[in-house]
Amino acid sequence: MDDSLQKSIFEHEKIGLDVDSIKQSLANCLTYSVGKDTITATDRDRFFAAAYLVRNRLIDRWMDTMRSYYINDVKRVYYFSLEFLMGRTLMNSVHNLGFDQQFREALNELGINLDNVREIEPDAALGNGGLGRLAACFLDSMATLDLPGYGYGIRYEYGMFAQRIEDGRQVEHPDNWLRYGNPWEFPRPEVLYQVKFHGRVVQYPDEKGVAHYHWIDTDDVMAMAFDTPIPGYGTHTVNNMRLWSAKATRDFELHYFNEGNYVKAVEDKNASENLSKVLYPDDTTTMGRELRLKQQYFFVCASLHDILYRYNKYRSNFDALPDKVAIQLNDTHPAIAIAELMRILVDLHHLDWEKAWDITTRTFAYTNHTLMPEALETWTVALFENVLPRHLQIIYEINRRFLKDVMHRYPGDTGIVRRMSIIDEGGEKRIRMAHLAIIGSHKVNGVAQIHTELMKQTIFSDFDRFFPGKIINITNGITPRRWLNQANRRLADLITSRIGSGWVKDLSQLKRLIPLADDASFRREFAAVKRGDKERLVALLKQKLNIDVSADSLFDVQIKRIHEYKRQLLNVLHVVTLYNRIRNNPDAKYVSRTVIFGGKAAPGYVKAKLIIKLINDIADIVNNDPQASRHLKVVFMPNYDVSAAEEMIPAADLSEQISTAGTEASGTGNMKLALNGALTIGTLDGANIEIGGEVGEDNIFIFGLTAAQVAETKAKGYQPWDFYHANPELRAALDMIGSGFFSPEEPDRFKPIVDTLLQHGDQYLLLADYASYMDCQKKVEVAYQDEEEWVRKAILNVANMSKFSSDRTIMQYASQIWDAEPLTARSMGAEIG
Ligand code: 26V
Repeated sequence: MDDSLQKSIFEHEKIGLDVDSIKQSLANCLTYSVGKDTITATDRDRFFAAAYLVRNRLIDRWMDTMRSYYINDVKRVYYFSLEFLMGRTLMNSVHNLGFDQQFREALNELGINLDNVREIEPDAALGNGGLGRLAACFLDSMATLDLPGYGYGIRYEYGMFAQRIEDGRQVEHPDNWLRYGNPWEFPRPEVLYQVKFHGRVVQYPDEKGVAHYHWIDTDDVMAMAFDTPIPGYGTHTVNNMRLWSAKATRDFELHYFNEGNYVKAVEDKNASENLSKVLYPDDTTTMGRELRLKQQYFFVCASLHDILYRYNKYRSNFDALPDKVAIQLNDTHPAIAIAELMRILVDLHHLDWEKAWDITTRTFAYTNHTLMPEALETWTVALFENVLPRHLQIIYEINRRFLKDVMHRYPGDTGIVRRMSIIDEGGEKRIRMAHLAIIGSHKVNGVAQIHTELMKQTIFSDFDRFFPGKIINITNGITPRRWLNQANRRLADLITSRIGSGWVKDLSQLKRLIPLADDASFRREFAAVKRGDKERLVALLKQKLNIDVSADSLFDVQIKRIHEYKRQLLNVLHVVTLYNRIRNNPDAKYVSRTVIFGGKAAPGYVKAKLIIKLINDIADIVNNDPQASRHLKVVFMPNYDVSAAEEMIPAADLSEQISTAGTEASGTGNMKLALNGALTIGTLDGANIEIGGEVGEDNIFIFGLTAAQVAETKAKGYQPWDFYHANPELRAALDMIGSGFFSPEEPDRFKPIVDTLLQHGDQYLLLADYASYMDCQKKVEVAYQDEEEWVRKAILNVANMSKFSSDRTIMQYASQIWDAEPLTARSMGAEIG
């Protein structure tokens, strides 16, 4: 074949975004990448062919981007996270490349059902919940804003477990998401780093008498890179997410092979490759598991060496590291990176401590995502000493120097030294990772205003005084690409028909919808979109759960991890109260509701799992009660994940954001639901407060105690019984649950739940907020009956959500923490577009 012809076919294959090119390309990919013909191809084959065709259109942009970062020697931002909750990639890439319509048309013309193909793709569920999804939204925003942002994490072989409901209870199933292969990742077998564990530290002086440290006799594991392209929306930029997979070292194998112990060699190989096997599914308790600590160090060590390798291509010393590298620690999970960078600089490159420490603290920044004491990470000193002996020494040295400064500032104050120390000495000695992260970073941020204020006033108040200005707020956001443009095409199209498509990249343009709230024809169209979305969910519920619900009813949605502090139980108490009202007065008029729950419980969190069972048992009784079920339905949607969220959020009328004030750091589901036209019923907690500030108090339903009142109530000695005795409806609901009304075959089944509230102090103040919640739900019903007015409020919610774009969040990180600037990647090859 003549060269130019071959080139043009090749170019066409890479860039053609028109219908004919896509059709041709799909056929090519099916044949040459999947190895199937159209007769034998399955939906999965067609999915892989489609993924390859999309991927081909990312690769040049990706290489251009990496090349231009290199040529321009830009400052890079590295987002270190144990979790990236990406969801599906196919349609996200199609949207971000901007050929949605052509893609649909091409598949249509080939007689391929896009929905069937799209749904073959498993979610990449490498995260638990909000923290992991935030990381995914941030990657989308960094690419869209042309920021040189890299994700670094672990390529878990098993992501978040799949939840099935059997007999009303959660059963966990392994998420073998890589079973059929992952078309989005590129294995890099040559990008391999050695990671050490265990062993011991020897110290010896050099000729000048300066001590040097060697970490020897270690057990080693190799980290192998897998790269995934991250396309920005409507830009040439395609960034990179690099995830590490554990591989046995060859040494390891050889050692045993030489002794002729073949089986032992393979067994050990297995053990070290277990490191990246599974995501820890518990985001409540730290548990102090050795494997989890090893996962943390494994990925941190490989990532830092990789970053320094890139940095050193240009430079021979580390002076400019903070000018060229910013590392964001997503919670304390990767905070061991602070000690590891010190080890690299001091032990391996012989920088003096002060210099190394200056470089380190100017490189790192830390985001805190929770105030819940049980989720703040600590590790026993004993475990650290065994797994990372040299890092323990380094942490002690960091602490010694830090506490010297503290004592200097507060002479004689032993209390403050004890409180601020990295080592918690009350009981078995433990390392407080949050303290290490704060001391080793130049900025620490909270994720919503109230969260940051509470951080400063409570758990980190000593640090806020010691390091004024270090703790800042950057309120979370969500990417409007996935959460509106993709998840809700109908609404996205309606919005675009009125204000153009600029909002996808610049969410502030949604403000132009404000006047349309008063436009009756826009309201009609908006309501029709919501109706369509509800009908689609009705069909899904019928198909998946064989439940009949009416799209006329108010869709009342609470979707999030099951946690006591998130108070799914308060919602349950409302459901039981409604049920009782209907039973007591069957002929009255009711606003009919469908109360929908979704969420996973940590496998070891017994109470959260019991709450799931309670919801399902109540659903059984209510939905099968001929009288009640005309007005009230209860649904538990199994296996809530990113893809389920994309289906459920567009259909919601009411968004339940009812955590005890002061407990939910931010929440991001609250933003997704409001952006899709659901009204929020919520407490003054997390980002709800700021959502209220944007949409206005007439367009949100706020109830309950404030964070200050919660603290005050607890300080005065909270008495849940008082509320129980004072409120007959509350008492009835609790008595029914506790006495087995919903579990006649096992009357005591839910007694532990009622006991938590009445006997064990109701830590999250459900009873204190119950009456206020009931009143507020009443207001919701009144508002819902005025359809025009409800739609108006819904439109105003959408129109006023611009603050909650993760683009805004990322711009704040870039200017207030990273000092990073965008670089628009240019086409370097023959590529255009
Ligand atoms: C903690 C642990 C403990 C050890 C085992 C694994 C594990 C995994 C995750 C966590 C951290 C949980 C903190 C968290 O997810 N916070 C959520 O962060 C969201 C994003 O900032 C925020 O919107 C939610 O309010 C907050 O709960």
